[in-house]
Amino acid sequence: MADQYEEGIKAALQNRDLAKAAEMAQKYLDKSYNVRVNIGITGESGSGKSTLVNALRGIKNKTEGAAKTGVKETTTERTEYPHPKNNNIRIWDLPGIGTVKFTADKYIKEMEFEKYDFFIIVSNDRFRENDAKLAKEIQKMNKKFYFVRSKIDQNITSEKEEDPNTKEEKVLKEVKNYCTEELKKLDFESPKIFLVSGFRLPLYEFNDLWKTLEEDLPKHQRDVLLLALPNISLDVIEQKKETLASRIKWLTVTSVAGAAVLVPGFSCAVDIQIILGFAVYCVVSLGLTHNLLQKLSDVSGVSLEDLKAEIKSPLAGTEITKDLIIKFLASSATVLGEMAIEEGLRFVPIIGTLVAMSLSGVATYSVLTYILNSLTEDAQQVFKRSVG
Ligand SMILES: Nc1nc2c(ncn2[C@@H]2O[C@H](COP(=O)(O)OP(=O)(O)OP(=O)(O)O)[C@@H](O)[C@H]2O)c(=O)[nH]1
Ligand SMILES: [Mg+2]
Repeated sequence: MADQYEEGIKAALQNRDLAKAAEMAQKYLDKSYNVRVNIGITGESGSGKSTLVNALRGIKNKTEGAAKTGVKETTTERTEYPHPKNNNIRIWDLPGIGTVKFTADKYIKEMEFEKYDFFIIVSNDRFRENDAKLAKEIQKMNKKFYFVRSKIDQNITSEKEEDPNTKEEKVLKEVKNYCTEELKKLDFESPKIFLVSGFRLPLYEFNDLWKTLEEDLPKHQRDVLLLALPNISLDVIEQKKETLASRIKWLTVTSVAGAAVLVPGFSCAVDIQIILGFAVYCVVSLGLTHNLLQKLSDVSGVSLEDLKAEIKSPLAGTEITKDLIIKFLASSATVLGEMAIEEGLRFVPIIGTLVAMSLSGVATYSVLTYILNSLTEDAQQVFKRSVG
C-alpha cells in the first residue's frame, strides 16, 4: 500500500503540486494510525488473565483503572480495556470457560469470537481440556492463538527456595517440557508456549511472544501494537524507532503545504504543529511522558527520580507545548547544522525530490529525525535502568 502512495506523491511532486502531495501523505498517515486491534485474553479462573491485561497496558494490578485481580476477583463478564496509549487497541478480559456454565459453542458465540484479531490463552499450570477446546475452535475460525504459561516467576522462586543452586533455565525448560507434553496429549503436536510473568514482562519469554506475534500480524496492526507495547527489550525500542522513523517521510510531505513559521534562532521556517505532534507521538510510544515514567517506576520498583535521571532530551518527562518546541528548536540549531543532513537527504526517496523544492520541508525532516534519535537514546537508558 505504501508503494502506491509513494508513487502518487512522486508524481505530484514532479508536477510541483505540493498540496496534492501533502494530501496523499496525510491520507496514508490516517490509514496507518486508524487501525483497530482486538486482543482476547482467555483461560481458566485465577490463571493471571487480568494481570496480563494490566501488564500489556503498562500498569500495576492495584493502579487506578486497572483490571481487578486477586484470588477472589473472578471475572465473570467480558470486559473491554482500551490501551492507554492508543484507544484503537482493545484488550478483552474474557471469563475462563471453566468459570461459566457455557458449552464451548455457546461460549464462543457469547464472547463473539469473530471479533478478536488473536487470542492469548493463559494458564498458570498445565493446559487442560477447556484450553484445548477453545484453541481448536479458534483454529477452526482460522485465527491465531498463543499459549501463555503465566506466573513463571513463582516456579522459579519456589524451586530456588528448595535448592538455592537451581538454575533459572532449568526451571524454564522443565515447565516448558511439561506443558508441551500435556498439550501433545490434547492433540497439539508442536504447540508454541510462552513462559511469562505478568509482573515483569521484560523477563522470561514475553519477548518471544512478541516476535511470533509480529510475524503473524498484518503490517499496520503490527506497527500500532508495537508502539503501544511497554518497552520490554532494547530490541523492541529499536523496532519502535524504525517504525517511527518510517513516518517521518510522510509527515515531512504533509508539512510542505502547510504554514511554515520562522523560529528565532533557527535557520529556517518550519511547521511547529507537525513537530509538536510528532514529538508527543514519540514520547508516548517510547514511554517517556511523566505519567508513563511513573507507571514504569511502579512496575519496576525503580524510583521515578532515578528513571528521570537517565533522560537528556528536554522533550521527555514533561508537557510538550508550542513554546517548548520553539525553545528546543532555537537551542538545537547548532546541532542540527552540524548534522549537515541536507547532503544525505538527496538520496532519501521522496525527500530527495523535496531538497530542491522546499527548504522548510528539509528542515522539518532533519528536526523530526533529530527528535526521534535523541528520544530513542533516552528510552534505551531508561529501560536499562528499569531492569538494571
Ligand atoms: N507471582 C505472580 N502472580 C501472579 C501473576 N499473574 C497473576 N498473579 C496473581 O494471581 C492471582 C490471580 O490473578 P488474576 O490476574 O486476577 O487472574 P485471572 O485469570 O484474571 O482470574 P479470574 O478473573 O478470577 O479468572 C492474583 O493474586 C495475581 O496477583 C504472575 O505472573 N506472577
Ligand atoms: Mg480476572
